[in-house]
Amino acid sequence: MSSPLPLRFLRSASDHEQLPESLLEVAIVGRSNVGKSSLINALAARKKLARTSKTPGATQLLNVFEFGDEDSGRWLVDLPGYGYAKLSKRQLQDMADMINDYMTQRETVVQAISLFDANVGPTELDLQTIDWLRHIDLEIVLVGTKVDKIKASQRGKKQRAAADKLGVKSGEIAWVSSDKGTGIPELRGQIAALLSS
Ligand SMILES: Nc1nc2c(ncn2[C@@H]2O[C@H](COP(=O)(O)OP(=O)(O)O)[C@@H](O)[C@H]2O)c(=O)[nH]1
Ligand SMILES: [Mg+2]
Repeated sequence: MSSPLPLRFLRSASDHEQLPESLLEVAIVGRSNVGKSSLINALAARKKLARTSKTPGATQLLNVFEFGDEDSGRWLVDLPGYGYAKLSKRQLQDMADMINDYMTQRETVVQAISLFDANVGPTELDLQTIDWLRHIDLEIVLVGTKVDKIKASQRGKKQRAAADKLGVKSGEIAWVSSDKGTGIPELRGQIAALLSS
């Protein structure tokens, strides 16, 4: 399936305990500014469904988008970005705690979509986060964002290097550009299948 995902903004929360029960949740994880909100907009083919920002660290809330019918209980959840350098230690720790609590305490979270910047490659913090997700036995879809920023001549090399770091084959990573639409139809299909399961 390559048609836009039927997503509606449901609500935001500063703590997962504020959220009602769901049937299943797919969480979007990645550092601040990696392109999480832009990806949600591209998946839904909507310009302003999720708020994007040139200022990193703006999203400090869990933003819930419901998939399909009203009250389907099938959610795509935009998590706050981790590791924004300009936050205080205290704020960074609060954010990490919030993400950890959300991932480990909500039983209906079945899958993580883990984003890294394809042009920059997975950072130390990305690798730590992905290791942690693997450790808590969460299924992970790996996504390399902003591929439009890589020169065509560098693309294969950069993708192989990133895949090596992550310990997977390049073909196991979804390489996308939310700006150009690259890889978006395939990822829509994959996420629609997860949310429909
Ligand atoms: N070139 C390019 N820029 C992107 C892409 N996706 C997001 N961005 C930019 O990266 C910045 C952060 O995006 P945003 O979606 O708000 O990231 P978030 O903090 O992870 O939600 C914004 O300035 C976006 O315009 C992409 O596919 N290509
Ligand atoms: Mg965002």
